[in-house]
Amino acid sequence: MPEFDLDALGWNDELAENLTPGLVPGRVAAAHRGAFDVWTADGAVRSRLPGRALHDGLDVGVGDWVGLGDGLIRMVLPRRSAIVRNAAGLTTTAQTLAANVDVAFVVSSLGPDLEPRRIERYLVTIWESGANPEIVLTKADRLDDPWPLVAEVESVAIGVPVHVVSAHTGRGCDALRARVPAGTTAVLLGSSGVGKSTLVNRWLGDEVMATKETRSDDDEGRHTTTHRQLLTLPGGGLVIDTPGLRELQLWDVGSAGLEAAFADVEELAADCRFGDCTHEHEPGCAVLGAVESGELAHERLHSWRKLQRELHAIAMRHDALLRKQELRKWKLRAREAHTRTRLR
Ligand SMILES: Nc1nc2c(ncn2[C@@H]2O[C@H](COP(=O)(O)OP(=O)(O)O)[C@@H](O)[C@H]2O)c(=O)[nH]1
Ligand SMILES: [Mg+2]
Ligand SMILES: [Zn+2]
Repeated sequence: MPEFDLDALGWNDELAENLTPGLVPGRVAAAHRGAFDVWTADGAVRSRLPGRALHDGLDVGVGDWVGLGDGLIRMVLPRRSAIVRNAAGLTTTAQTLAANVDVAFVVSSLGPDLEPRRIERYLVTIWESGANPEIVLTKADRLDDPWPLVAEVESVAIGVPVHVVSAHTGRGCDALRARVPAGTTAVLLGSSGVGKSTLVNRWLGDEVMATKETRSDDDEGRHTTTHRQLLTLPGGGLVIDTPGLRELQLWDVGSAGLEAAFADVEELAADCRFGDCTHEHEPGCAVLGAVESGELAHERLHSWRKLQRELHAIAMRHDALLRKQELRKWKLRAREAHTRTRLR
């Protein structure tokens, strides 16, 4: 079993100070249903959360540093960053897609499927996470002139670097690889089929991750991207490959992510006549003025409102959930107190 150099995985003094003495440190390299692959100085181990932690809703993601005791994950060390979404479905549960990442690549393929609205959604989540977003546009070989699409993406990704690559011709791949120097961790996020695993394989110089073409019956040994997987790149640096997300539901994130992702709208809003302008109908609204003059795309304002409403709804649901949990705890305590009085 290969051993891991924890320092190369990003282990540092601050993490060490936070580790409860006696626990074995490790980094979560893969999350399977209920089980985790954890890389430790003694090699990779398969671990899980104790029942109690599961009950408390402890959320562990790939990239997390954890402390192991008796083979179980006993603690999650403080995170430098965390990309969190609301778990798919109707519940209100945080799901960490990746933790302790420095750069998050939002990957889309150049072509008719390119979705600026989806990119905005990713950016809100990433700006909130503590990681730096960068945009990767793949399959550049399929277009004679990618630049109109690139310009469209740049208009919704204020201040975010946009990379144009082709994993087939190699265009832009080395420059992108250089964004993940030794000691840092990147994550690739984006829909299924945009070429994330192909890019990772190119960096690894090997077909480690199964891609659409390589997925077949004799692929047993390969990691299909059905789960999130941490990989070490030759020459240092780590990358987390992820399966495509069918939906990226925002988590209860506060407004910083939205403000950063929509810096253009926020800047305009500062010039509205009324401080509490809703940018719906007010006179002297700089945002509506900019839409009118064509300076701001109407879709952009529409998208901003939609995401804002979504965040609000999630915050409300989350609050309601917390209230319910509080009430349950309170009832439990009251019942315990009652039992104690009777026993006395
Ligand atoms: N033309 C072209 N196709 C690519 C490129 N990168 C990946 N693909 C193809 O896109 C499909 C999906 O790739 P894959 O890496 O599995 O996507 P993932 O789901 O994002 O991991 C495969 O058929 C790849 O061969 C590229 O740079 N150019
Ligand atoms: Mg893949
Ligand atoms: Zn306004």
